[in-house]
Amino acid sequence: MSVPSIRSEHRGPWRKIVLSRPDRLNAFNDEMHGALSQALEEAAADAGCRAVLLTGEGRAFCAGQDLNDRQPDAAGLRDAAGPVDLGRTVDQFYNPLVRRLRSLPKPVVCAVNGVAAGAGANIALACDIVLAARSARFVQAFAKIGLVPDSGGTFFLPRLIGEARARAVAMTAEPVPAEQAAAWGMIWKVVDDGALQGEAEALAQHLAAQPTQGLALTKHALAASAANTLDEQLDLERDLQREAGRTPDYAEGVRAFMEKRPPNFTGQPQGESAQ
Ligand code: LHQ
Repeated sequence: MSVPSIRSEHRGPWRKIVLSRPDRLNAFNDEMHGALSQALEEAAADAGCRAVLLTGEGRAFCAGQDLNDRQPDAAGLRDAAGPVDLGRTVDQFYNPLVRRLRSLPKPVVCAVNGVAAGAGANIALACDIVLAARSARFVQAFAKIGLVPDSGGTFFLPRLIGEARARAVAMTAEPVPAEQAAAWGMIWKVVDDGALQGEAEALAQHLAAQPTQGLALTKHALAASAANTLDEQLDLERDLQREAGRTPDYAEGVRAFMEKRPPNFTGQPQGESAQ
């Protein structure tokens, strides 16, 4: 019986999704892409799931593409997927994954438990809030094998850490230790190795009890800001605020504030009764 390469653990109002090919440092093969895509779609479709935590099994978070499956023949013409066409792999697997993470209407926490290399590094950066174990490192490994950073790397890196650092890490493939990544603003924070899963789980649990629709709209606004002018962004904030203001969680948040008690958010969309 084959061991599943993705484990999706239901933790009440949130799900923990674990990349699980530890003997290959959780590198992606086509099967693992399919399983992750299914796990994320299920999390998106389940209204009772209000946050997702993505992490890796074993000593790595993810080593990117499993290169055994994309090994060109001596002439460089064919690999296991047929005629060499890495654009097809990117189109079929990595781009949909990054789009799915960014558009998931609930927060995605990433716990980078060890090395995150190639597409593995950029998939972590595509998540909403990234925590990393102190021993983890981020490697834009592409340059070592003649490739271009993909999975949004050339989009996220300059925005997160600035052009100068983005160019250096992309062109040298020099590992960026977790502490450096946090100091540069590439990730949110570093946690002691033994505390990582506990802290990431507590954060997912916390987020799952927050106003889910408001967080989804916040995610939308932040995504749009990359391409918008200030005027466009102000208009978008107005529209999204209008939507947020019609959710039961806004009414509950204000009521709880007035009554000086903790809010009881349900995450329900506008127009649906909280009871
Ligand atoms: C691996 C891998 C791996 C297979 C470690 N594959 N076995 C998109 C379009 C289409 C195709 C191309 O790809 C992409 C996106 C990409 O992600 S391209 C970038 C692919 N990834 C890499 O180039 C990273 C390759 N790995 C490494 O540089 C190192 O393994 C890292 C820095 C991740 C970890 O280094 P170490 O901690 O020193 O571990 P190690 O190198 O000893 O690896 C342990 C084992 O895992 C080893 O196998 P072995 O049988 O010798 O124990 C590696 O061969 C295997 N492994 N990454 N991507």
